[in-house]
Amino acid sequence: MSEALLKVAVVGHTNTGKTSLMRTLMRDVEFGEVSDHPAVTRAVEAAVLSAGGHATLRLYDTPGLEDSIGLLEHMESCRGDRRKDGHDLVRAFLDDDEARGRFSQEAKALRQLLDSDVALYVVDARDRVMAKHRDELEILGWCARPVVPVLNFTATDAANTAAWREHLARVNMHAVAEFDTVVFDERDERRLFEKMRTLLDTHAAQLDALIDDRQTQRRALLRASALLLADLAVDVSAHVITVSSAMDERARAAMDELRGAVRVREQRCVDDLLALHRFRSGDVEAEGLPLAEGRWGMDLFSPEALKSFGIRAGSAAATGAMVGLTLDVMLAGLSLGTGAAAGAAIGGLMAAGYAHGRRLFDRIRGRTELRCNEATLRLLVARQVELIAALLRRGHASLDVIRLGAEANAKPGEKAGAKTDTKTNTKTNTKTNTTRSTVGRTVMTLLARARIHPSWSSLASSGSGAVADDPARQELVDRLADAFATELGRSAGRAAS
Ligand SMILES: Nc1nc2c(ncn2[C@@H]2O[C@H](COP(=O)(O)OP(=O)(O)O)[C@@H](O)[C@H]2O)c(=O)[nH]1
Ligand SMILES: [Mg+2]
Repeated sequence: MSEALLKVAVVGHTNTGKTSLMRTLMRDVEFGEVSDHPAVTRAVEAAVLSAGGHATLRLYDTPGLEDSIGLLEHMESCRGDRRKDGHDLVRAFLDDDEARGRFSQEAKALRQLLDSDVALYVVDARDRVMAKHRDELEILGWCARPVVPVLNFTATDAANTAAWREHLARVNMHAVAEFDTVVFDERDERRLFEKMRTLLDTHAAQLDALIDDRQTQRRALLRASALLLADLAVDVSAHVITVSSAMDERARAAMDELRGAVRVREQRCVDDLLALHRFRSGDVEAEGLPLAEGRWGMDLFSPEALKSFGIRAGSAAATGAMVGLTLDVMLAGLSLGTGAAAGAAIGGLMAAGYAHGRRLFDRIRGRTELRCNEATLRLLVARQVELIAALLRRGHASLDVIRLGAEANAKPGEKAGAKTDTKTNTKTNTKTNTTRSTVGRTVMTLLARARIHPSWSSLASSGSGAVADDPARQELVDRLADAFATELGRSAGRAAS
């Protein structure tokens, strides 16, 4: 096997998504410049993919092949009497200053290809196969390098995937990859590397390492996402504010405080997830994600928000009052006798160091606990599960808006589809639809445990700050993360089918 870095030239007609492919493979939303305008990429730009910390593959983004028809004509005219073959013609072209000036974009791309081990030929699969494509493929063939056609935009309804495959087979290209740079599918990415490997025996080891590494990274990403969500869920579930009466001003202020704390905590989770998945909150916001002023556009506590997730908020929502909060009031429903007896018993428990003695004591004395109610908790979790699922299906080339919630399910992909509209009059209908997640009983049962441990919440202002160190809390977080990971795995399966 060869130990050298595998050099890959990303080539294709302008605007087919070459730079987008780089971004998605690199998991780098900032690589190069992606635009609907032609010829934005004017110089070759390189980036390295690593596996296990070792640089494995170097990708070169190249300027678009804009005038392959003209270039092919030019090269044919240089054939002369002597029977030069295609490769000679390409070399002659690259040695010819004048011709290079005329076809400067093409010259840069072809020079890079000759200096690479393999080409990824990016195709906008919504295009019909046209003369320019035929000529591009002819010229690429002359470069005498293996070529893997990469069909982009395959997640759109307008993709002519079958027609492209048929044409590519006619020109003897059978190792064809389908890879939508915006709607990410890890299996498509794997297949892309496998197709390259079939043509590159010499670099099989590097490609295998890369395939393995990506799978490992993916698992780690899923696990880390599930842990972030589990931590959020425990924090919110455990958080409680105790007030002396349910009805006075202070109670209302405490509820506002609770709402505020939960919102801020949810936003922290969103920010952490975006960073973990290498999407910048700044980027997405600028593109119109519903993260207005750094938080989700939908009000977590509004009855509409709860309803949109199919969660019944109960009577509190019906009256429109105190939605999202349970007034867990322990009224003097206890008879005096039992109250006194309970008080004595609790006193004993407290003396014995029983952790919840204080809270039970407060209840007996008519104090009130304010906390996020179950419906809100469900919504909070459901939204984050959907967000993670959407991030896992999002290519780093995506300029789309991730919309979560009821109406959002209808039409994602509108923005990046603008190009589609003008080109083919077909609306892009990408596969990014978020799948409605259900918060299973396992999760809610586990979370119920957190409810009796206010000290497990980092939201408590008087918190020691060492919440995460509690082994019992950590165990709960781990088990919740397992449950979320299972749910996410299921939702990935649903999205694929
Ligand atoms: N919906 C969608 N848009 C894409 C996809 N790939 C690229 N684009 C968009 O197509 C345009 C051209 O992409 P770009 O990567 O700059 O193409 P390049 O000229 O080949 O580098 C940009 O507006 C991209 O956002 C895709 O798979 N789906
Ligand atoms: Mg480009």
